[in-house]
Amino acid sequence: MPVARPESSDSRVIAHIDMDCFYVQVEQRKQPSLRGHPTAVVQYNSWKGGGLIAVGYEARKYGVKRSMRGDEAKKVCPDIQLVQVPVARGKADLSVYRNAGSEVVSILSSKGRCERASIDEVYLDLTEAAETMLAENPPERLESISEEAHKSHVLGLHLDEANTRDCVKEWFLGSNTDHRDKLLACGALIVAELRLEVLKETEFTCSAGIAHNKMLAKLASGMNKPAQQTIVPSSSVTKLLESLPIKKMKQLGGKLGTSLQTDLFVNTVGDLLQFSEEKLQERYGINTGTWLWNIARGISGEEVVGRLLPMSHGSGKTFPGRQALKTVSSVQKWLHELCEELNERLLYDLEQNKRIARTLTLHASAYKLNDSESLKKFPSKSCPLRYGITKIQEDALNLFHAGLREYIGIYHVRTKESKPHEWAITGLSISASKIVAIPSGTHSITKYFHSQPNNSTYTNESNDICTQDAASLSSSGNGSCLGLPLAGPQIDTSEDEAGAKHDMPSLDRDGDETEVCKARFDFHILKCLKKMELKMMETLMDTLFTTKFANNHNPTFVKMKQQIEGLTDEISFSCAASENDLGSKLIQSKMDFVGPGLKPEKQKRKFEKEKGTSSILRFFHSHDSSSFPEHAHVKTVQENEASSSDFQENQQPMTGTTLSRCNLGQDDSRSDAWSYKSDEIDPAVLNELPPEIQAEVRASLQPQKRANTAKRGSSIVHYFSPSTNS
Ligand code: TTP
Repeated sequence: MPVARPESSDSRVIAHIDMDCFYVQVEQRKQPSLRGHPTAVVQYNSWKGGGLIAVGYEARKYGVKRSMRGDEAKKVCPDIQLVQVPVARGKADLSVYRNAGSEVVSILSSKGRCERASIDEVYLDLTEAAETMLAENPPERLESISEEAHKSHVLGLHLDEANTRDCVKEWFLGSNTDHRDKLLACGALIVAELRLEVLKETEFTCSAGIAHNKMLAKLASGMNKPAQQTIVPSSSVTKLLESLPIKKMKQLGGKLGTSLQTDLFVNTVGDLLQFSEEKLQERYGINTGTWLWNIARGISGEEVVGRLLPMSHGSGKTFPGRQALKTVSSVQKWLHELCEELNERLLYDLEQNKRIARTLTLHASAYKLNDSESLKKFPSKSCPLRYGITKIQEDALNLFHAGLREYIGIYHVRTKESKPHEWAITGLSISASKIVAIPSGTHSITKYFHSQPNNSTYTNESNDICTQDAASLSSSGNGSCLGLPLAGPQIDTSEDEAGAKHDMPSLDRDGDETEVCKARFDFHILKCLKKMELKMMETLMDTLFTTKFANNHNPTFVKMKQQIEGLTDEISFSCAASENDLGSKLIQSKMDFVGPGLKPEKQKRKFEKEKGTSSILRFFHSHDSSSFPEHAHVKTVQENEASSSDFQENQQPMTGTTLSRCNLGQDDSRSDAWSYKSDEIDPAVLNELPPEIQAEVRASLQPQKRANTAKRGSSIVHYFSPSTNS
């Protein structure tokens, strides 16, 4: 099936600019005496001289490689200068490199759309600048070209060995070259100038690729390093790709590249040309198939995204070998450090760029000892990001626990049965993503940080600001809704309000404020419900372990244990997903609210939205009102349209779709009971239970018997209880 593909006669002018041995250059700028000497930057860990992470070009001549350790590098190059990466909080501090990268970006971004692709790489879309140059001052009218442009490598150009410079000059100035080549020539002249400017302003050299798309520009920038540039005229593309090893192509270094090699015997990008688009789609799916067909022809429609600021912030550390973390307290200690760094960057971004991040994610790498399953990956976990160091640290630890529960199994974690050395963490990182600009009118959040007379006079807690709150300072006013406490402090909004008023839409403020409050309110209710579900899972697991058949050799026991673990994971997952969902709705609602002249959309609040969860607890109705404010309770009942009083009077099964409350909270004697909704039980879940339990559950689900839910409702637990089984 053909998919719309970008034109192969692409006339864009794209440059990829890559700093040369970047960390080494940054260190050499700090210590000019290192210039001209073989130099490498090593990790702060000094074992065997530390691992090399950047090797200068002088050192490369001696055969020093990034994979070496300092001691090994010294053997092949005794004069090498090894510089340690700066350290802060016991880990590498990359801020000096990050800031140096920003200096370069601010120069490069002057000529066209600029995308910061990594700490030392940038894409530029120079199409407009090149077209302007071609129209106003075309190369053929130039009497000479700059020395830097002269040194360009033009792929496919038949060079006269004796007179390379003349050949290149002729290509640049040639009046008979085609329009697209002329555009590339203009782009290359611009890039040569930019590179010189970078050198002058920052003392850094960089290399560049100039082509008609990002993919080709990136390939070209690494072809001639350091301090050179390579141009890819369209006529040279086929030859370039013909011999390019498939694994060298971006995104083909992994499994897809391996599959192409082993399944289709494709070794170079050019080898792909023998396959039709349909054949590649059949094998790898429509999009990947078309993408492969395109790259074989040097076609790529990927745009340069205008982005000077990073899309996320992260802080991580590895714990190789014996440094691996084996206790929760050691993980907590490091998470605290990583969160502190992340927090600093978040606050800097907030202050400098008026941006907030919405999602906090924890990644970890781990291994299990004495476990055949040790290849299982430690799952990454995310949650809505709440501002404030205490909250970030707290949330990061919770994410770690959630990941660990899944990684080693809930029972081990919960009962602390896991032996101290059952798991080991070899890498931890915490990142903040989904970064957005804060809406106008809320920029005064930064004033909040400034205006604190002395941070130490506040508790950490008081510095905490929920992201949602940050986005809504101007709308939520007193910082609380319907008596629910906010995660953050009671912010003095007098200053903020003043700033925000200019942007305040002329609409029914009360009505919209209520919407915001309701969204927040739903968010809290959902959290409560999920907590209850998790608690119930714990009880189930507890009781399962007290049964006679609690033994890992009993397949029934193992199956049930896995099922409870699975359900628990699912609840945790749906909890995070729903929180994200509602959290972003909440932000959106508030952003809409503060956006000029925008009427906020009515928030649809449906807990039923968590479709697909097969959590057994979907079928339970809590009678416990103690943890719910009355208004929450009423709303839930109304939305799910069933109430316990209806039920008692009419003896009808309830029809709500998710875990929902079915009692108005008047009858305390029933507060701990659960009931089930037979019409909503997923038969797949029930069928997986052992037959005797299925029978009991089915019996307990008979609608005519459900009036007595207080007792019946806990029948699964009851089934496991020692008294029943012994
Ligand atoms: P690279 O651009 O991969 O390499 P480089 O700039 O050192 O050298 P080249 O001239 O060949 O492009 O990496 C940029 C910086 O990122 C590098 O100077 C150090 C850092 N880095 C690491 O810290 N660890 C790594 O594994 C890699 C690949 C890079």
